[in-house]
Amino acid sequence: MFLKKTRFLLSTVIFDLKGEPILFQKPKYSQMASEIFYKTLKIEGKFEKNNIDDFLQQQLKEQELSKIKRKEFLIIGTFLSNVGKSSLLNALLGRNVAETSNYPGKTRSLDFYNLGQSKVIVDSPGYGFAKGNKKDIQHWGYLMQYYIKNSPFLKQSYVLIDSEHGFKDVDAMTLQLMQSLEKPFTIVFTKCDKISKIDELVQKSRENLEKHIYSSQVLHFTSVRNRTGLVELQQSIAFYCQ
Ligand SMILES: Nc1nc2c(ncn2[C@@H]2O[C@H](COP(=O)(O)OP(=O)(O)OP(=O)(O)O)[C@@H](O)[C@H]2O)c(=O)[nH]1
Ligand SMILES: [Mg+2]
Repeated sequence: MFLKKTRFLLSTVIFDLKGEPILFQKPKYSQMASEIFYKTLKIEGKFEKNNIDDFLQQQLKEQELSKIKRKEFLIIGTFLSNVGKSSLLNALLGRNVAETSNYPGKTRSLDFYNLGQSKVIVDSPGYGFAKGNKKDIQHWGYLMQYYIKNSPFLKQSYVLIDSEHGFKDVDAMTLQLMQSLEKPFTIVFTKCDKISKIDELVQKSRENLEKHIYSSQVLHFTSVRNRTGLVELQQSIAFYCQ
């Protein structure tokens, strides 16, 4: 009942939940995307709970001096399935800057990649619970919550869901946390090359969105293997960079 209409735009589905959907797939945003991506890149560093605050404070000072508004885009997703955060970041940036692995737990800090003009993509460790080193995972959970709550620059979070595994309770919890903090997010399905039934995935996602009344209007379907949905994701970031 909340989903008034669904529009298929190549690899992006727009659910019109409330009001008008965001239309960022315009030539203007693809032009902006080509100006933002594949150009300059500065790795600002890897940060953890003990130094993230100092780093954000320093960025506030730099913003005051430069007068350029800093905008951060967080790539976030569960630990459970090794969802492909760093792989997606590499594919978006067009270079292998973040280390990837077949095993979960590779990215262990918040890693900041500045694309120039204070537009920053942030890679993150996986959230959720798993066998293995629970202390690490709990620590990453706190780090992420702290960052999401406290970064004055966080413009949009891209919440990655493995399309083979679908929505998990831990994802629903993260989305609810973001909703309660009024932090905007976009849902991105990864590894779409592994599934044949996109329609089923769309239907299940609709049901989940209806159940939880998430305010997100856009679902992205991506694969770094066959490059599905990467351009659309770049356009989305360009849209929020305005
Ligand atoms: N088939 C397929 N495999 C993918 C895709 N994206 C990532 N992978 C694989 O998924 C595995 C995990 O990728 P990562 O990018 O390291 O995942 P991550 O979410 O950053 O994992 P952590 O840093 O450990 O939390 C790697 O073996 C990738 O090759 C995709 O689009 N399709
Ligand atoms: Mg990673």
